[in-house]
Amino acid sequence: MESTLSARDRVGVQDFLLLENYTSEAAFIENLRRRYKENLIYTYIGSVLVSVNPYKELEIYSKQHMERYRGVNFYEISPHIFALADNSYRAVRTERRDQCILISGESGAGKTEASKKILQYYTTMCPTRHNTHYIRERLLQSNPVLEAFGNAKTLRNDNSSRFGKYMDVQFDYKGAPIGGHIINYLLEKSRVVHQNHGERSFHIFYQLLESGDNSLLTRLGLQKTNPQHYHYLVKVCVCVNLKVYFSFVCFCERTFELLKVVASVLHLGNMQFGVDEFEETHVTTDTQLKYLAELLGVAGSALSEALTHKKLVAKGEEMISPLNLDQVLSARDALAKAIYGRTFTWLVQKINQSLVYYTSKCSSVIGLLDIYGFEVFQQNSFEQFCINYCNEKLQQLFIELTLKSEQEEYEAEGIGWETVEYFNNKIICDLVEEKFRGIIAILDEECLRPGDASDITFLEKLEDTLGGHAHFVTHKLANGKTRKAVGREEFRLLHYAGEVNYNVTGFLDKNNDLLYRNLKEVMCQSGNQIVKQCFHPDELIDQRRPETAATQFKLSLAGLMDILILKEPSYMRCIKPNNGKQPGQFEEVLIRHQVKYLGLMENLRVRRAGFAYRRSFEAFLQRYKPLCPDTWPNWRGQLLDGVSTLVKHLNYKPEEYRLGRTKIFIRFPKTLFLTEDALEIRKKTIAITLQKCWRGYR
Ligand code: AD9
Ligand code: MG
Repeated sequence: MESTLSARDRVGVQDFLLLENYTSEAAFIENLRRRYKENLIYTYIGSVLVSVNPYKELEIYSKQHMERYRGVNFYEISPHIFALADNSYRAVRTERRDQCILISGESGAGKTEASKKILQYYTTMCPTRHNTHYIRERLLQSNPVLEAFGNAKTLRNDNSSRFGKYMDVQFDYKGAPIGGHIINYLLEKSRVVHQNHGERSFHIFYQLLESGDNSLLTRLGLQKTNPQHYHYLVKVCVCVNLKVYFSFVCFCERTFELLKVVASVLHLGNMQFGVDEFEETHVTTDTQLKYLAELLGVAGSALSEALTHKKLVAKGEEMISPLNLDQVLSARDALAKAIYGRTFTWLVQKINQSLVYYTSKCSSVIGLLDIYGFEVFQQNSFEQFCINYCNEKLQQLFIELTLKSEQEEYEAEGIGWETVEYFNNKIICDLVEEKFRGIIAILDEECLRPGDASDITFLEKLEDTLGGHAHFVTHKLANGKTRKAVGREEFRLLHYAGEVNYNVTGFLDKNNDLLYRNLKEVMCQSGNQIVKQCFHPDELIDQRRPETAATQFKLSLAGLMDILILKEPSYMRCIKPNNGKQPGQFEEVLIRHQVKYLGLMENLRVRRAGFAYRRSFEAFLQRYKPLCPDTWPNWRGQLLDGVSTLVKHLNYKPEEYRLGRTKIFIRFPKTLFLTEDALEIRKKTIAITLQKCWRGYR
């Protein structure tokens, strides 16, 4: 434990619960800074692990390091991601309780790297079951495959995950990893057709063009040229040095089919259209069309017809009408997004199939959640709305699980419930998801309404329905409720972590996520086995409207909550220290912002409201027994009596601690510090005495 006086000044405290001035944000950040300077990137808030991205390779992830953390309690050793991993594993191993590790933080903070390190810990340190070596390999390999298809270079992160991911690692009764299962959330499909300046599309496109050999590229109708040849990749920027992973053949026997789909998206982007004298739009790039039709295994004529016309079915009758150029371009983009998005989901399913061993042998699981953190940009749109809603739900879960477990622990230990004040964000979750009156319900209603529905009518309807809600503000409703201005096309939500303005432009389109029926029909007939599986004819028979994007997301989040609520959670909060991806730079304003949006001060306050520290009698006695002649070198009686003897000898005042059934609860950090300091001095005396004895012996 790094808490002797001098060390504490230099490297800070390894658990924020031990901060004297725990309500001070400045003290919190100063502690982070001291530790970061010493390359100590991990710090606890009780059992929550906080990390600051070092942006450099630290020598702390080797197998030797893993071994150091095996079976060791949190406070006995410096904070580490392996401690978190091991702690969950021990609960699975010894008590068969399902666990989950929830990792959050903003883009580039280190969530995905953390989840990979946890997975590495399990695949390296856990025993192996006979015949399951291949499962370990696949668990590890699933990452690069998903990253190729789901990650992209953004301004914030060269390897940014553009989807949320929940992964179960399944263990058998002996604690060997024997399988896994992944659920993906809300892939940012729009990136396929549009990227902001300085960003890129998904890695796979570049990997294919850069590393595919000539014969492969020829078969796909692609050229090994500058990616800028492809319209969808045109806003290319510096290359990132990512390894090429085509070794995922083992995941699917259909690698070539998969690459055909990837290539087809590039060809779609290069399709061009012209308008003839009758104002009808038609394809002008016949070669592209030919490649595209071949790759997708569809008739070129059917595809070109479907791209330029829309088919509506009303009361059993089909109506076909031509599309204008703008409509054609957006139909083309919609198709590219649909093909890519569905293929991504297909890929996740394939990976899942490859991770199945014997489900019946699964005794318990550890779930890893690597999901987008709170996002607040200059301009916030539908995507940020969904992402921030997701964070509200996770906060809600945190409140339920943490406070519940805090309460349960006090009860189990028989020391009476201490009331903890906190903000319950259920009111904001309801504001977004409530039936009929929630923002998503109102958005869906506008999406369904024929006639003049638009983003602006959606905003007006929000104002009519939600005016007066304590967490909802618009330009009209502002009334001095908030400090910053709200634009005319914006609404503001007062999230648990702070205020965010959302611009409604594009909300209806993004929520509708419309793909014309005739394009679906053509895709259903595809000769490409993957596309065929992604577009099922049942979709055409089903007359019901498909769920909107927001409703789908809401349902998948509800599913996620159902999964998580049954598990025992551990939390990891990742912080990005600077925007330049630079090591050693600790930008205070940026960090303060994240401490706020991650709810860390609230977290600390809630954890400190009761007792700052708790330890099992056994661990407490084991650590501090040298401090009392009656307990040193060994206490032979009941643990409770040993602890009582020890704290009496240490002069603990009654208000400083409480003895439960199995644990001692210490109210103030200072008590623990003084004990730690005394221990440090005592250890030195013991060492000197031993040295003297040793010399005498020689
Ligand atoms: V995003 O929301 O997917 O855009 P993440 O996942 O939070 O984001 P990621 O894990 O991808 O961020 O980390 C960003 C980069 O920071 C990595 O590519 C590494 O270069 C760097 N990083 C993150 N964690 C560590 C670490 N523990 N040690 C060294 C790290 N470098
Ligand atoms: Mg990531």
